[in-house]
Amino acid sequence: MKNAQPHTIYLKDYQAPDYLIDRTELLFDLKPNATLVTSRLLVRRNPDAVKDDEAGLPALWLDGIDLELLSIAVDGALLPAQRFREEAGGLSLTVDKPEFLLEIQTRIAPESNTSLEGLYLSNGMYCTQCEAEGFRKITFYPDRPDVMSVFTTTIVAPATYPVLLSNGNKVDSGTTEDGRLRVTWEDPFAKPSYLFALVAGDLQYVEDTFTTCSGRNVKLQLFTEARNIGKCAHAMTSLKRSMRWDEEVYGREYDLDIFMIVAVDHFNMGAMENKGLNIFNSACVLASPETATDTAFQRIEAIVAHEYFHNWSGNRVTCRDWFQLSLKEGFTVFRDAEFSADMNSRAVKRIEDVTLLRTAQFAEDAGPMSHPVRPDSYMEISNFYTLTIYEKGAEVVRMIHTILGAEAFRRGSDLYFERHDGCAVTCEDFVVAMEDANNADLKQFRRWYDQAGTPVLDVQDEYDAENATYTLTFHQHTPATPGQEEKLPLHIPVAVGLLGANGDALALDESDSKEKVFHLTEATQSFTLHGINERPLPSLLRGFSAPVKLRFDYSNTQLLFLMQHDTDAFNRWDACQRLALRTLEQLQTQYRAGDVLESPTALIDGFSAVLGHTELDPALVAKMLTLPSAQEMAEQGSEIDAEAIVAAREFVRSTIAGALKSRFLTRYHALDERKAYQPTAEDIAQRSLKNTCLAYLCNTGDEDALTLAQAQFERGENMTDVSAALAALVEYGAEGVAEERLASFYQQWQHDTQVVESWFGMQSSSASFGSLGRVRQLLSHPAFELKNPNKVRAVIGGFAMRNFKQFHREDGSGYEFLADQVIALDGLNPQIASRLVTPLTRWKKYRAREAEQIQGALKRIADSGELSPDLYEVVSKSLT
Ligand code: B3K
Ligand code: ZN
Repeated sequence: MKNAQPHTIYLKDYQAPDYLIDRTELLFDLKPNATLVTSRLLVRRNPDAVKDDEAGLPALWLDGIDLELLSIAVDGALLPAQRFREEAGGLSLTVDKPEFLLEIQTRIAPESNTSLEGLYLSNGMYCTQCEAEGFRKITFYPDRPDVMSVFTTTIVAPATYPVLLSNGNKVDSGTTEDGRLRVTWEDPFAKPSYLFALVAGDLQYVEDTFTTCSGRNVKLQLFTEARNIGKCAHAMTSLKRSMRWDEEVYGREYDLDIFMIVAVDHFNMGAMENKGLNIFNSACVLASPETATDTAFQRIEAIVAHEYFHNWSGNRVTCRDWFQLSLKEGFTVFRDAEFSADMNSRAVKRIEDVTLLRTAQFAEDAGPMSHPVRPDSYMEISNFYTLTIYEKGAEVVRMIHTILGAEAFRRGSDLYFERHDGCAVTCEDFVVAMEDANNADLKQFRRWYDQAGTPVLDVQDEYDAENATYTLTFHQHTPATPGQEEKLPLHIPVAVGLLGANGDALALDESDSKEKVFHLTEATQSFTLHGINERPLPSLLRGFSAPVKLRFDYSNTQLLFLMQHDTDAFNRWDACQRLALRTLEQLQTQYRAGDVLESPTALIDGFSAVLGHTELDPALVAKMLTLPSAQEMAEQGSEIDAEAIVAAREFVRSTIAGALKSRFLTRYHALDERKAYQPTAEDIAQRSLKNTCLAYLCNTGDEDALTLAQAQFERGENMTDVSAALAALVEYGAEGVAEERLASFYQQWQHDTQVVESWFGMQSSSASFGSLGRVRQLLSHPAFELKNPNKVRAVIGGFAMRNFKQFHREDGSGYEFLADQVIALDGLNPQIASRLVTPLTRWKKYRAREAEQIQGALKRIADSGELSPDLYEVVSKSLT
């Protein structure tokens, strides 16, 4: 396997920067193939650097990639050639002055930048993405987050780019002698280069204002291409709600006079929190009832909030180095999750987050890329924007919140923001602020930051009727992960409630509390509750109080009881999931043994009861009726048998659909109200259950059910209902019908990029429709572009990550297909290639035949030529 410079970076090697940049002035003269970037940097020796100045001042290192160096001057004089050296990845200068003005001119070619990192073009619009290390593709600079500078940016562009944006406030604008436009922006807040942004294009905007808690008026602007201007309202509402929430819940006020969001079609991830100028993937910001589903509406609300919240957790207080990434990401995900929970159904939000964690983060934790929330080494930082950093990181912050309590947590966050405002700090600083503000001890808790892997928690109980005591014994154990053989016991907060025989919550102590948090700190630990007058049924790990795999030997009857009576909505759902997973596992065993598959009677009883529960939140009911995905089933067992997973799941779904058909139909009709679309929590809940029922009904294959879907599709009331109906027709309808509906849908929506993206995804992820042949056809569809990550994620990602059945075809053709796509993409966009290879990385968990096929596909990628550092790291770690 070849790579230009496979190089591992270690946290233990961290050193403060030798030089600081007090001011950064940038001038961009924009041209697609020859953009001139002139920088003027006020450089100063860092007083806190590790000093060895006797032998003269150290060289100044500036990162730089794919830059054409035109000139360097120090204090106004050109720097002689012997004073600087261009090396792989940057530039080394010997200036021998502790303070100086450095001027550098470089040339870059945004048009040929397909990595979508640095400055690039999307649909003719210039935009940037600098996190983590994209700024070095713009100009030579100490591109590390602990170098914070005040930026002034001047943009010069032809009049065909009337909108010229950068961070901060607009301080000047005019026209150059040759008629081009010139705008200058100044950002008064010192920031690292990763938060720099520039946008230039022919854009329209919608505008609003927000009055902050101290009475300042902030201008809010959302920029997009003219055709999308009608799709901005929801993001704007979400932004204002986020701003208010952050004031109320965290006491955080916005700091600039303007906050801008720009939508771009070509973007490697969801969005980016650049100071005062957030750049968003169009799919994560643009929505209208006709074009976007409820899921998209909620995703937009969450991402707008997430990026906005970064203004404090990330921008005002930033990361010292990239090993600390979870400092801003874990905390901000926790903040946005709480915001979404406050805006919508708290239980459903938690269920969604935990599902993601169990399906994908647990898999990551058990795979070759497993790493702690604070990694100790990496080759390519882009590979570490992971579910572990984000989602497990958020769980770690949530546990601090649970351990300290809401008020104490707020005291901790206040101290953290106050103490570190304007600084680049570490995860340790965050924990220390939480401790200092509350006189708390989180010493053992810190292990969550260092230890990779998902802890397993085995629980036993014992009831002593004579003494009326109930004892829970916990045993914790974290499996070994690459490079970490030994694991120490963690501090695990376990929220527990007890149910009596009549379903009531039992009092756990004299103060009559119905829920308690046990603090596990040892490998094995028992807790005894007194005054328990009947044998209780425990409701464990309520609200998923820690990111662990909990094992307790519940009987089916006990799970059905919890589904009916638990006052913790999350655990009600979890009981249902446990029952479903257990049933599915038994069926896989029967399938492998060639036995007749047994009807899942307990699950049918449970679902039937849930369906009849009309006072339960319909969104929660919809979640309870949703079977674990094939991916989640794969994560559960010790060895993955793809065929058995698919067979068991299809059998359970169709058996339930058949057995409960009339109940699904009754609820469908009861929920199918005609009313104007609103993305409110209540209406979203109603639609989600209605469409869950519709999918089960269509799963029976009955004509009348498909007619119902057809009618819902034709009514075209909102995209949620239309796309749910279409998806059901595609999955369960006759092939001809599916093709026809897909074609008419495309006909109607071909002008709308976001709808076309979901149209692609619906096909490639369909178990019955998305065959490899069809997916190949989609790749040659005129609307497909390999250079557009959303389309790649929809078609190739939809197939490899969400179409378990077709991807794992016996002949291994799915794996070979993915390998081909990854190889092709690596030359264009390494970040996307390295993400897309994920389904191949867990090959060791599959049965021998699949394992060999997947490993073969990986080896083919490894031998395909020189890989990007991104792909090299993932492939090489997966093959060892
Ligand atoms: N901070 C960015 C992620 C940048 C990813 C760079 N490869 C978005 C976010 O988490 O808010
Ligand atoms: Zn983030």
